[in-house]
Amino acid sequence: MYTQALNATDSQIQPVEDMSQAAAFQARIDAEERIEANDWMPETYRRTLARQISQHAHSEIVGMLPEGNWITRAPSLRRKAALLAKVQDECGHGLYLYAAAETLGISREQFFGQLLSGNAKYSSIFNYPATTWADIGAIGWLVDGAAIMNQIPLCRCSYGPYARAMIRVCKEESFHQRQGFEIMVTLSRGTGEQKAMAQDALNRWWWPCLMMFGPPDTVSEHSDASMAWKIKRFSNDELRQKFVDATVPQAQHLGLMLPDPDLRFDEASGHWLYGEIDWNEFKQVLAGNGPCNRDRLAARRKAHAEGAWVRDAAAAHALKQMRAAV
Ligand code: BYC
Repeated sequence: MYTQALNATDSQIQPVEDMSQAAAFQARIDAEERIEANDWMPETYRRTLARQISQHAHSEIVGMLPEGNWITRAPSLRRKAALLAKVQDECGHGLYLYAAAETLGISREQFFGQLLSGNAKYSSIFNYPATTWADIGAIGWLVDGAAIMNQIPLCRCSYGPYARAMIRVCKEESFHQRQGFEIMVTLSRGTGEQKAMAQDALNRWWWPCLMMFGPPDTVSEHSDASMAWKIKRFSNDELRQKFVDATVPQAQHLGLMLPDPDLRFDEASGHWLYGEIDWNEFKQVLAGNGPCNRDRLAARRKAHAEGAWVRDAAAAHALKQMRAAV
């Protein structure tokens, strides 16, 4: 179902930006019609989607690393089973998303090549370390919470294969968020040491989570086009604000302090106003200089190399079956 556009030749997907085709395409978007893999689309729309969906898929795959690191150290069998299920879900999300991105005419091998060569982006958040068990709670609560805020609108994305993939992803993310919040509830109601561990994790994850939503609207280079095409339904700053507004009461419920001295409720706008985000840190992480960028890529490269025999065996099996069928 997901691979129809792979049969398009290069000449078919060249930018044939025929004005009337482009106008008809935008009219379909404005009428909330879904664009499907074999429909005509502007080359810039196709490229924007391939970029965003593949980065999203890479994020899910790299996102397994900080939490996978804690599976063997989870404090109980129940916690271990839940974390294992969550990490497996992230892998599944990566696969749905790679499949959706493949409908845009780029192969899985090309996407993997871009990730492993360091040329593709994945979410900045996964370049931070998970140093204590409380980080698993904070990741589920905040990272998955931010992901849900960003991804629910993607279920209404104009591109059908992406929108459909996101429906299941969002259902699973909401389980992940509750799993993390429940860990935070347990720790924040536990001993003084456990509560301090929860607070420390919140201190370290809060600001990087706000960065997940991307650069401010004033400098977001892709937002205008993506909003016009209804790939994005809300701007980076709008989603960031929604996340802050939703999360402040949750932190209050936990009895934890958000690490922002400037955070205050603004009666006039009805929003929680937050302090300055360190965009220099964000740029450094995107440039490959975050705390874990090198480790993350090294882990993915090692896993890819060690999985070569599985890919070879699967390809040999598929060839055998194809030969048997003719
Ligand atoms: N990290 O013009 P902009 C998850 C890049 S959750 C790295 O605003 P756009 C998970 C951006 O790609 C995380 N790069 O871009 C959760 C662009 O660079 P390029 C994944 C970032 O696309 C829990 C440049 O900055 N979610 O997977 O309009 C457990 C300019 O930005 C980031 C998604 O990917 C960042 N935080 O908006 C496991 C959601 N922010 O491409 C897994 C889908 C920006 O020109 N993606 N950049 O080289 C989106 O919604 C949008 O792509 C973004 C950025 C809001 C992220």
